[in-house]
Amino acid sequence: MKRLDHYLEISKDVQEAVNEDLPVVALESTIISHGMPYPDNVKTALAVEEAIRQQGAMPATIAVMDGKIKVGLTAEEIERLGKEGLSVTKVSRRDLPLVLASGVTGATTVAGTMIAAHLAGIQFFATGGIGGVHRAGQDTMDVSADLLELQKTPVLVVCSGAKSILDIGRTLEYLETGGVPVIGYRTLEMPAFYTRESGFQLVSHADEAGTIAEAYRVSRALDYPGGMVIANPIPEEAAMDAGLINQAIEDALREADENGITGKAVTPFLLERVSTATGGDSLRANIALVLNNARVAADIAVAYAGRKQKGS
Ligand code: PSU
Ligand code: MN
Repeated sequence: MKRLDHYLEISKDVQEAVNEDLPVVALESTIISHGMPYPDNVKTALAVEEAIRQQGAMPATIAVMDGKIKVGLTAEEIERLGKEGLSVTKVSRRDLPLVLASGVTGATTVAGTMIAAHLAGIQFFATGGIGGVHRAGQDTMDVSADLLELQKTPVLVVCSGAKSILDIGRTLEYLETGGVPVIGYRTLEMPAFYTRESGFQLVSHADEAGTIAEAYRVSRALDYPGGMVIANPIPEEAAMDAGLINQAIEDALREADENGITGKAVTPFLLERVSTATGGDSLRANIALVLNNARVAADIAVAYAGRKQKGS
């Protein structure tokens, strides 16, 4: 039997921070390979790491390389992943075993990153948007494994909601059924990634990172198996016009349908079409919201570590 550490490689900085209960924030890599074009993807990934350091936490970008889950990529590894882009395998829970066994390069989704973060002892994770129930998902059963991972792996995920390429209402229903807390950060409404509003109200919200850190501590104390979603809207000044973005999304959905796009290719296809249709605007919005989520996740991680050090 091969031991876990044969497949898990944690950088020295990240390992030290975890050992000392210092704040650490995990970052996914599908957003690098499949979510943005090169070189903006690499620039953004490095800026996100810097934003986390600025808030006093340690970033840990995660991917699969050389037959190992690497937690805490180097700048060179991030560059390699960003350059290879769409040719890198997108790795969710079901993909991990064979990708590790065969040694191909893999970019982890929210689900894949949660698994890795948990194995490495990291509790907080920042991303752009989570996967969800796709439109007509009640017929196709295209429901992201992210929603199931949130039910079984205790990692807190800060995101800007879910894109309206998805069915946001059904995504929230699915999370509710799975018992996953969805907490609006300074908002009463589920954000829709590019816009601050979706039309779907949330039942939980919090205004302070410390309150969220406490809620997470309680969920651990109650032995909840799963994680949490912190829904942090895109900053006002970066938000897009709802009419414009929704038109681009409708067009992308029609195109996906006409081209018979299915399975794990659906999300990257829609992301690429929407991004092309809106020119640079959606990319700028995407970068702004990811940076903002990174800061909030770091604040939560710092608040969590601070309380622990006081011994309470
Ligand atoms: N949504 C985005 N940007 C992304 C993704 C989703 O706005 O980059 C990526 C994330 O990695 C997410 C994954 O975990 O897509 C979900 O893919 P799927 O729907 O195939 O589970
Ligand atoms: Mn899917």
